Amino acid sequence: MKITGLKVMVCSPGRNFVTVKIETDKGVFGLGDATLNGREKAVAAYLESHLTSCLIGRDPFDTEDIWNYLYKGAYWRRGPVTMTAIGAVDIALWDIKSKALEVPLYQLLGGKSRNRLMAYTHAQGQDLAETVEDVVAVKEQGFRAIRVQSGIPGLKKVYGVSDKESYEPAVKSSRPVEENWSTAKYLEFIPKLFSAVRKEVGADIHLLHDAHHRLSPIEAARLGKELESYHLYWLEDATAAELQDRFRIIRQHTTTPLAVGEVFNSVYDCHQLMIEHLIDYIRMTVAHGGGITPMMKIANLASFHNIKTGCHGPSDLSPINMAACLHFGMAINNYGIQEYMGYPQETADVFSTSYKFADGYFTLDESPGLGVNYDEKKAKTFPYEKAYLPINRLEDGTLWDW
Ligand code: KDG
Ligand code: MG
Repeated sequence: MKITGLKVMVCSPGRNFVTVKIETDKGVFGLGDATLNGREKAVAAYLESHLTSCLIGRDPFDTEDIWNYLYKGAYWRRGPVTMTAIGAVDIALWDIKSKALEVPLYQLLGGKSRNRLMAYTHAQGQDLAETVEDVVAVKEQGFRAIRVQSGIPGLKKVYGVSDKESYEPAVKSSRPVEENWSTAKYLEFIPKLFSAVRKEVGADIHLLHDAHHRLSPIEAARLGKELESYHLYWLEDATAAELQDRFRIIRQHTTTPLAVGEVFNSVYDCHQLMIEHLIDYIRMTVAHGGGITPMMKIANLASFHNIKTGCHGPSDLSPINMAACLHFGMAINNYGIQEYMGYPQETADVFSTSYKFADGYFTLDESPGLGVNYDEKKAKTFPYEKAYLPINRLEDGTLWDW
């Protein structure tokens, strides 16, 4: 089999997505997700200008060699744009291989390690009462695990909370909108929030929280410690992780489980976190992590250090990435949980999927490949719209982590 073409398609059915379609001389094609929120066109250009010509004529079954060719061959290694482009190609190649062999992708990655995959979703509210109410509503929908984010008293607009029904961080505008932040106000409020939520929902539900890289290591340690009695499933992105050894301080002080990695794109972003047992969940997602090929290796390394997966699965990655994460999760032993925010109807109309979601769990059927179809005609009716993730400032105007 030979690769005959690569198409890069950008559409905005509710939000922007970049989709790669790799075609072959046998008529089998594969799909990959190349969406990088707020930087979509950079990945599309990388694919079109630099990768397409390297792939024509190659055997799509050579996933390991092609991955290394694109990664090592560029000389310029890592980075979100490069790794998302390589990731999309790799996902599409695995889609082709499993479709050609007429098996679901997970069969090529180790087979079934479980029957269903637990997912968590988001609950949010402008204040404590509204957030508790939303957690209860989400629990009633059947979710077994819920990420809880809330407005903070005294702050106008914070991460994880919107006035819409579901949280969508990117805003269609010519420049980023601004959120605001006070670590002191946040740290004062969050333990009270989890005390109220745990009291309301009882012990039999997993609660998660995302600090979104805003705390220093010692502040994160304090939060982890103060949340211990509410038994979180995880505290996510407790501190920014450019320096992995910052997690040592948090780890030394708290038994609250730690998750990190949605902005990582290489094993070198989490190697020290793993070998020093500094985290419990690795949140890298397949599309941004360079594809199935490196993610299998990362999951294997994690498995030797009692670390489970918890793939990033926001609505700003397409259902193609979601399917890739689910096949990956189905096959590995150290699957933890999958993030799932659901998709608006326009998105579901463009991307039809064979994975099913009910009562807090995903299931996969026997459809070959990833089991995702992309309606190119419909996608063209939703042209790209420029959108940005917000930025974040302290109350005195200092630019802060988002
Ligand atoms: O594009 C960025 C969002 O996907 C991210 O901010 C969402 O933190 C997030 C999460 O945990 O889903
Ligand atoms: Mg997050």
